[in-house]
Amino acid sequence: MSNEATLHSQQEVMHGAHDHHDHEHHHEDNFISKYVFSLDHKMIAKQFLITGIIWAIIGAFFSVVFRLQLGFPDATFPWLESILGHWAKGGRITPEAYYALVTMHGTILVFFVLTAGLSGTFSNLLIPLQVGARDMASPFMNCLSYWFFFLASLVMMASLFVQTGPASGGWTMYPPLSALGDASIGSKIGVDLWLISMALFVVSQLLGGLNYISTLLNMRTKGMSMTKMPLTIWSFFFTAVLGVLSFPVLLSGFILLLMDRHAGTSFYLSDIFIAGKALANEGGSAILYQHLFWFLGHPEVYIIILPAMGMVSEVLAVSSRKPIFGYLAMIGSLFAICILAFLVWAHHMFVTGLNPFLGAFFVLLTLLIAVPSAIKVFNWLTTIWKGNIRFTPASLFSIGFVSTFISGGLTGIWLGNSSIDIHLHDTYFVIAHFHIVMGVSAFFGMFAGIYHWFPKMYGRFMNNTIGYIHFWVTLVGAYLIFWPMHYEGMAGMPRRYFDYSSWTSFNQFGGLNQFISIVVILVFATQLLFVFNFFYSIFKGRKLTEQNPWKATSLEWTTPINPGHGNWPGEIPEVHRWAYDYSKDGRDFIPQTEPIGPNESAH
Ligand code: HEM
Ligand SMILES: [Cu+2]
Repeated sequence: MSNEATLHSQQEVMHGAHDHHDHEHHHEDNFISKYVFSLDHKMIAKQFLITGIIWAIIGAFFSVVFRLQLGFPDATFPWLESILGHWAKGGRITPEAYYALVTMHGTILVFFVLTAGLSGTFSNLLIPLQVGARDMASPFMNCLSYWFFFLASLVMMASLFVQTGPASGGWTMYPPLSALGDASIGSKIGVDLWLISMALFVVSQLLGGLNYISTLLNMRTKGMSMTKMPLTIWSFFFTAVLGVLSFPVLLSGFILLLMDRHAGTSFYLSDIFIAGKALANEGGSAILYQHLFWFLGHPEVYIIILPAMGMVSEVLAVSSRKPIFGYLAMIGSLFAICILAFLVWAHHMFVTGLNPFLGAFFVLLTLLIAVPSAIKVFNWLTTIWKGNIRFTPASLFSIGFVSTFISGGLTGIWLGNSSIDIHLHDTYFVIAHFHIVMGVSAFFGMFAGIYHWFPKMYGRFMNNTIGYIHFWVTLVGAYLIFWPMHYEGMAGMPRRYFDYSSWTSFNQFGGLNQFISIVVILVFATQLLFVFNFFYSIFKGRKLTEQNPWKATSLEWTTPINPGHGNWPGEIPEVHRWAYDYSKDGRDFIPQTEPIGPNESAH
C-alpha cells in the first residue's frame, strides 16, 4: 500500500480533484475501515459483488431443487430431506416448499443479484474510475447503501428459517394472497420479513442511485464532457434515474400492503370470502397493488438490463478494436427506453379486466420499445462487423448477450400484443421470454463485466480456459433450458404449478421437463466452476504486469495496477477525446487522455 494514495478523510476525497500536492500520506487503514465499513468505492463494489455471488448461488440452488420436482415428480431425493427437513418429507418437496422456493428464487435473482449485485458492483467500480473522480460524491452514503443492502439481505435470509417459512406468493407478492396472513402458510410472518427486507433494499437503492447521479453529473474530470463519457457511464446514469423515480412507488405499495396486513386497512382488499364467511374489508382493490408493483416492476427489468447493455457496448468496442457504432444513437435509445419504461407497465396486466381500449395504448407504447432495442442491437452488430475481434471470455459473453437479447426481445413483441398475451399470459412462454431476455442476458453482461474488469479489481487475471468452458456450457445450456419452454407455453402449460403430471394435456412434456432439469443441473455446476475461478484468481490468478492489459482508451486503465483510495496518486488526468478511438489514423488505440493531434481525422 505504501506507494499508493491513501486518503485521510472524505473531505479530501471530495476536494482531491483540485489538489495539487500528491497524496502519499503513509496512513495505515485498519481491517474494519478497509474491508468492512470502507468508504472506498472500489471496495464497496467488491462488497456488492461478493454478496451478490453468495445470493446467486443460493437463488440458483433453489431453482435446482424445484426443477428436480418438475423434472422428476415421482422420484424421491432423500438428501433433500436432510437439508430441508419437513419441507421435503420423504425426499420430495411439499407444494408449500415449492411455492416458497420459486418466490425466493425470483426475489433473490431479480433484486439481490441482478439489481444490487450487478448495478451496485459496476456503478460503484466504474463511475469514479471512468469519469475521473477520486470517489463518489458521498462515500459515506455509498457505504450506507451497501449496509442497507446487507441488512435487507440479513432479514431476507432470516425469513428462510422461520417456522412457517419464507414468503410464498411469487416474486410479485400479489394480494390478497400476500395480504391475508391466513391465506396460506407462506402468507404469514415470511411476508412481513419479505416486505421489511424489501423496504431496506429500496433505501439502499435510493442512497446508491442519488450518489451515482450526483457523482457523474458533478465530479467529472477536466475535459470529460457528458458526450465524452463511455457508454457504461451513460447506462449507469439512466439506470439510477429509473431506480430513483420508480423504487419509491414500490415502497409505497409495500407500505400499504403492510398496513392491510396489520393495521386493519383495506387498500387492496374487498369482498373476500373465507369458508363462506365474508371478511370485513370493503372498497379496496387488488388491482391497485398491481399498478403500484408494475410501475416499478417494468422499469425494474430495465434497471437490470441497462448496466449490462453499457458494459457490453464497452467490451465489444475494446475487443473488436473498433469505435462503438452510433455512439449518440446508443445514448438516444437508452433515453427512449428510459422514457418508455414508465409508460408500459400495464402490459403485465392485460388479463386483469383492463379496459381493452386502454390496453390498446399500452400495446402501442410497448411495441415502440422494439425500436430503440433494435437500434442498439444493430449498433452492436455493426461495431463487431469486420472487427479484429479478440475472443476473450468477456467478449464471448458480450456476443452471447446480443444473441440472447435478440431471442428474448423478439418474444416480447408477441407478448406486447394483448390479443396474443391473453393466451400466453401466466404460461411458460412468459417464463421463457423473461429468462432469456433478462435472466440470461443480464447475467451475460455481468459475466462480461467481471471478466473484463477483474484485473482492475484485483490486479490479477481470471483463468481463461475455465472462462471458455463457462461461456460455452452456459450459452448452450441456457438455450436448451429456456427454448423448449416456449413450446410448453404455447401449448398452454401454466407457470407456478407444483405438478403437471396429472393433466393429460401436459403429460406429453414429462420427458422434456426431465431434460430441462438435467441441463439445469449441468449449468448450475458450471456456474460453481466460475465461482471457483473467481475466488481462486483473487489469490492465485496470473498477476498483471501492465496498467492497461486490454489496450483500452478509458480512464480506469490510467490508474496504478492496484489503485489506492483516491484512484490516482498524482493529479487526475485531463480528458481530450471520447472513449472510442480504436484503429484510428493507423493507431490501434488512442487513450482519452491524449490531446487531439494537429492532423488528426475527425471520428
Ligand atoms: C421488445 C421488448 C419487450 C417487450 C415488448 C416485452 C413485453 C412483455 C410483456 C407484454 C410481458 C407480460 C407477459 C405476461 O405476463 O403475460 C413481459 C413480461 C416480462 N418481461 Fe418483457 N418485454 C420486452 C423486453 C424485456 C426485457 C428487455 C426484459 C428485461 C430485461 C423483460 C423482462 C420481462 C419480465 C421479467 C417479465 C415477466 C414478469 C413476471 O410476470 O414475472 N422484457 N414482457
Ligand atoms: Cu414489462
